[in-house]
Amino acid sequence: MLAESVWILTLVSLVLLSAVFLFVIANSGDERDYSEVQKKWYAIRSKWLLFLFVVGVIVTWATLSPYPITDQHAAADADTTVVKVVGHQWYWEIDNTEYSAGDTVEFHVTSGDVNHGFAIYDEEDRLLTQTQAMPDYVNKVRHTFDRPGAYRVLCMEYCGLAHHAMLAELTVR
Ligand SMILES: [Cu+2]
Repeated sequence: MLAESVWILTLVSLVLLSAVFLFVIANSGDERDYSEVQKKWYAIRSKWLLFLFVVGVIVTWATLSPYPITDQHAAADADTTVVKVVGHQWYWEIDNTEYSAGDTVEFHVTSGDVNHGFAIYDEEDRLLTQTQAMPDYVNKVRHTFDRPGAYRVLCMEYCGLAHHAMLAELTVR
């Protein structure tokens, strides 16, 4: 649906833009004094710029608040469960894998060897959240488990022969 709308919008824009080009080409031989027209459109252009600026600020604010990436420097709230995660070739070492529905868990993710990708999937294999597991760094990623179920942790960064076997299960009761 979205792809179809974008496709139609692209075609319509293409036709409109072509019409403008054809109009300009058709009238290019015509010598007229355009200074008045120029003045008028320069005024419209500055208003248009202001309009785009305001729209840009509103769209940025609306889509980035709340900011989707976990604050890496803030301490976890008192009601947040902190869980340490270490990626290894080729398994996950996870401090605690059982939570209750409604729990907000902040995973502190690192690696014991090479880079891995820590990713949590729900029962329908939808990606819920992910971060990199990097040696000597701790990346924090916070997730609230709304529903009980069996969640899966998979590695998202190719890390060697048994990369595909890097599975772990999180249970939410
Ligand atoms: Cu891996």
